[in-house]
Amino acid sequence: LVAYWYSLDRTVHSATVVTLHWLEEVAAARELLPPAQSPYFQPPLPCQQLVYPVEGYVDFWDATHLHLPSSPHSQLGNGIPLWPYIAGLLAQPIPHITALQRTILQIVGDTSSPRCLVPLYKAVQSLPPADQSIFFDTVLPAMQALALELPLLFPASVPLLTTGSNATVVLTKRQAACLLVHGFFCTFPEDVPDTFPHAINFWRLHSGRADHSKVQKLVCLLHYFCRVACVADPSTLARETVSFARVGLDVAALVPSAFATGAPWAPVSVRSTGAIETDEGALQMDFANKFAGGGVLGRGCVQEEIRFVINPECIVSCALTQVLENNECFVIQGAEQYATYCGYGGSFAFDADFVDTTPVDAVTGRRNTVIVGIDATKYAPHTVRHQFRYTDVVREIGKAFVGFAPLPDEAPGTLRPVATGNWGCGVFGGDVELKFMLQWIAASLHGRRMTYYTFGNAVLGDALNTTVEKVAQHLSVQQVYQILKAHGGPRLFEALSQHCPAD
Ligand code: AR6
Repeated sequence: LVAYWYSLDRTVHSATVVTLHWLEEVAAARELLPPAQSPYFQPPLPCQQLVYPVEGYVDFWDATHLHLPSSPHSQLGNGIPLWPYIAGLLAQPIPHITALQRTILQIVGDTSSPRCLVPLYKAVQSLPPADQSIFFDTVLPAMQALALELPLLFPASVPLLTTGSNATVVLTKRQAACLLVHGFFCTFPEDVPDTFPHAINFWRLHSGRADHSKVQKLVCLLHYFCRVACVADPSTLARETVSFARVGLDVAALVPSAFATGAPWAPVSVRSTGAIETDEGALQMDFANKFAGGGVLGRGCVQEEIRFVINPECIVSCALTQVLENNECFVIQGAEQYATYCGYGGSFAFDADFVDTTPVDAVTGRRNTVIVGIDATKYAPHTVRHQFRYTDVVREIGKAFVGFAPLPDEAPGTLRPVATGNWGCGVFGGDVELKFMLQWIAASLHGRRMTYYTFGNAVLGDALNTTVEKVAQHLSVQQVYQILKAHGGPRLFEALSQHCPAD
């Protein structure tokens, strides 16, 4: 059963499973056998034989490696590997939306009507008619072909970024796209431990309520697939890379010693226009969830989720990154932006195609885009005062400290500025004045310039500028930290100005 026929046309990378008898048995076992006339059971294409799994494949089916659908351990049950079944489905033409919905349902083993995948339906229908034709005629077949390349693109299991690992995984953009296409078709095994985000299957996006923002997130992702499928020079996808790292520091020791150096205030530039993602060359903060990506593949649609759908390669980090500890962050380098957006939250929408001109490093193949995920503490209305407690302040400074720490490619004196903003102050209910000061302290401890985006709030911009000017003139980093410890409540800027001489 583990051997199957596989046609491999090296120019178009198309593959077809021909073990139809086997496939019928498997489908019957799942009670999903389509009617005899179904387009899913077409005559096989001419093919060459290939043994599954591919020769030399190194499979680690354990808690420290990503479980790929192409692994022989990914099974239907009773020792029957799942991959030939998935490959069989993906090798068949998917000429229209109903066929696409049905294919996904068959892959996940769901016997619901195709109509249950309403958000997916709406996302596809929202494309202009000409683009719908291009999607089914060109893009989807290219996605299927890329999906079928999985065993070839991943000759070994991908290691996970587990707690405390301080590790980096580098993938080509083609590998990243392959994983995302599998997410789209929902082929990943769902046996993900609780300490990881869900498998990167798009199931929760495709199904359930068709919220406007959910549909628009899918539109962004369809746009990404169109771009990848129609890329002028496909070799760029094999050449360019994206890296996914997990960074942990001993903040309990490092933060006090950084304070002891008497570091001066880092320069701050406050911007009431623009957004973090527009700050090319900066260390761009992702206001993250402790599970990388937060609700990107569900209903979330704020800063992190939006960043992940306009730079979809970030979504791979959801599959790789174990839940963050207080002293850890994740760093994604090289993710490309493919789309612009308008609106935010419930009004979020795909806006237009975006051509990312950020330079690509000739040696690493990585675009100079650095996205750093730091998760703030979440406060509910009844716990919001807790953020002013000393322990909470220490936790948040430690988190910003690890997020703003020098990266391996940054020599002393060449630190990128950090582009940040109202971290932890939206969904997570934090206090803007407090979070601003904590981030400014962390940036200063590293000697990193800070650009602060107020997200269009000019009043906040004025307040920040006034405070920055006063504090930088009259108080040291160490003094502000002491004031913070004693303060313990809101209206921090007012308290700080009381420590500064009147103008
Ligand atoms: N550039 C600059 N500022 C921004 C941008 C942007 N592109 N987008 C939003 N803001 P939020 P949190 C501002 O709520 O509170 C996600 O689900 C804007 O003022 O995303 O740390 C994660 O997965 C906004 O109110 O961050 C977590 O689960 C503020 O930044 C959770 O949200 C905070 O954005 C994190 O919540």
